[in-house]
Amino acid sequence: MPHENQTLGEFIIENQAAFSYSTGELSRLINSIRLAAKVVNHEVNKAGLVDILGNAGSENIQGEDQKKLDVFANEAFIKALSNREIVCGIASEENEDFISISGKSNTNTNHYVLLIDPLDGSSNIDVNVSVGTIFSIYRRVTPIGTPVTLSDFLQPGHRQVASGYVIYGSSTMLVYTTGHGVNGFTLNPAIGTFYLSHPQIQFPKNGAIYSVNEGNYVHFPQGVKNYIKYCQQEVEDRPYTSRYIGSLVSDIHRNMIKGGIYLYPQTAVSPQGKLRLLYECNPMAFIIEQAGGLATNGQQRILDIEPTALHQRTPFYAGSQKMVADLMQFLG
Ligand code: P6P
Repeated sequence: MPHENQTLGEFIIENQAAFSYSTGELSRLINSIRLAAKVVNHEVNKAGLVDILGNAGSENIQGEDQKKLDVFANEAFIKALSNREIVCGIASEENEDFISISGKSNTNTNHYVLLIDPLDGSSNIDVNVSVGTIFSIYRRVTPIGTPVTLSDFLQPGHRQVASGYVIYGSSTMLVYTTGHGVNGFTLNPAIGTFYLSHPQIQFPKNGAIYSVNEGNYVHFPQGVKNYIKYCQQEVEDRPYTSRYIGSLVSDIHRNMIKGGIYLYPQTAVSPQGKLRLLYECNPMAFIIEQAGGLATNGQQRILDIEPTALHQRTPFYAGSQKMVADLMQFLG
């Protein structure tokens, strides 16, 4: 059982037996993510002080200007996970193709693949708004010891063995699940240790916050427009409060603590929405469902979507059970 001031390291060891296939590999994986999170946190926290802001002069595969911290974070996580042969493959928002990790013996006997958005919300970096890392972990489906293939990454979200995020905000937190609930750990920067601060996080069944970029309102499906107007009606349990940071990790984290719903609908311009299925929506959906919330693309459970491409997008509606159920009424 979690106890006061338990460290992340202690928690991982205590709960290793609960991990399916507890060979210790998943524990080592989470530990490597912990290390990389501290390295990235150090750079994010001093970003305003050194010339690490601004574009790295390159573009990522999304065609977005690549911020130096994006590049740094991507390299930090890939390095932490490649050096120790902890996974056999990595797919990142910053890389067009997945990376096969063959290891020294040129045959990697590890069971897990990792998908990651190393620094989500990076457009907020220059204005000192919180950003995050999102990660998703699967067991490979191809034979151990052979190079990974795309099929190892294109798995539906319900097959994740773990997922989580790091939020670099007023404090730095690592929040993750291995399918046994959601636990949040806060970093004590003075000693570089994560402490269990939010055991067994529960998504409030209802809430009063809706999070959407209303600048896109005119492009939304009619059902979404009708739901937003419903949220703004002046009746006893409404209007709700609108809160939108523009950083997925921050918006979801706040709503998971306070109750709320996050919407990123499809539009005529972006018929599949903006958010990425494999390394944004699936890992967040696993966390949200484990905490008692819901996550859908408007027609089906996010975790049931059968992926067809590494960087595919999906509409994303997620949060408190009652609010998502209300929305689904409007989406018909
Ligand atoms: P918009 C950040 O770029 C991101 O991927 C998510 O973190 C965030 O929720 C969303 O895009 C914001 O998008 O179009 O509202 O700026």
